[in-house]
Amino acid sequence: MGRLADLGSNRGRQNGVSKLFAIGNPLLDISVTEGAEKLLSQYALKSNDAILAGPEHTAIYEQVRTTLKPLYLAGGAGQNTARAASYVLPAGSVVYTGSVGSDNFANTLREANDKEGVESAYYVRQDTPTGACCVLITGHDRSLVTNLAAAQEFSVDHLRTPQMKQRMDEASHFYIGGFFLTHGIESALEVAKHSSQSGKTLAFNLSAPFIPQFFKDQVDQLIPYADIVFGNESEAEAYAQSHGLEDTSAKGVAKHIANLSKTNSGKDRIVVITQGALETVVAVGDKSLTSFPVSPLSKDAIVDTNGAGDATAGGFIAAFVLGSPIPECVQLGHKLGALCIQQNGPQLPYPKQNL
Ligand code: 26A
Repeated sequence: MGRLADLGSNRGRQNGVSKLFAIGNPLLDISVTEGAEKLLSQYALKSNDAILAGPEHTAIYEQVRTTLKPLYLAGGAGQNTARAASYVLPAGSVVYTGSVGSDNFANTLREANDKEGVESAYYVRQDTPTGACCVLITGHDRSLVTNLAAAQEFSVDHLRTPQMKQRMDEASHFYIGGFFLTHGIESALEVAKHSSQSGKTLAFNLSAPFIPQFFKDQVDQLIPYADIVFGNESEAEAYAQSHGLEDTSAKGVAKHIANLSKTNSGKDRIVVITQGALETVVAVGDKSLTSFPVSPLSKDAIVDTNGAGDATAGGFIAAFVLGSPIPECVQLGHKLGALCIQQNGPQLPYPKQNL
């Protein structure tokens, strides 16, 4: 930690700027373990998946709240990454935006961000509730059923307010959760173009297999602006399938995405594909394709895998913001992923671990 904090005051602060601006869907996770198995079969859900709730899922939230004992935890994939990055970065380095309602769920999200030193620069809706994600934990799997509610009402106008423009001007790095592309391509492109035109760094996360599968056009519009792309092995495979790639392996897809055209041609695109406990693959343009082993965690140490990928991305991007070389970014990503897996939901341990 000491070393990374030191870096924060030196290499990361070129021109006095080393701030991360993240955008996504702010959600409250409603998480259950006991009774989860039954709900999976009742609602015909896959044990390890992330989906948008359809009308057939509407009743699940009330059922979980009234018949089970859920944990209410701050979620939203991009917001989890913002909090994880802020766990490492000096306080006040991370700002997160997305759309919430004017309710207690939003207050819980603000409190979690405050705890990690993330500024909640929300777009607040008066008449729509904050979004929620029902998290069903079975063993090492998690099934996510999301009702976006206020999250999908985000407006590009929020980014054009003087306050938000200032925050974007102050940022050196940007992070867009792929889930945001389900509704927010206009806002995502506004952020992406700002990043590209001002020579800053944009990171993007594929987020879930259904994003490259069903939101392919939006992903293809955004990737030219992305300097860093995160994903896992199933997202990589979904990307390969929707793009008709022969090689659907993590390495094949990482290499492919790293070599796609880029608006910011001065720097190579970095693609980071995690594969759970298997090695993480990193492609850097056409320059390198490297595998980084993951230190195994004993099965008993795993509490729940919800948010582990987000924490991994948060660790990587935090180290990157601090100017660390790629192997150190991967290492910090792996560390935060492992710490997250040992907590309930998308949380990191307190007192803070020595990183
Ligand atoms: C648009 N969808 C489906 C979503 C999400 C989402 N975050 C944004 N948009 N569906 C699930 N999540 C979040 O993913 C985290 C785990 O990676 C959950 O809130 C959970 O905290």
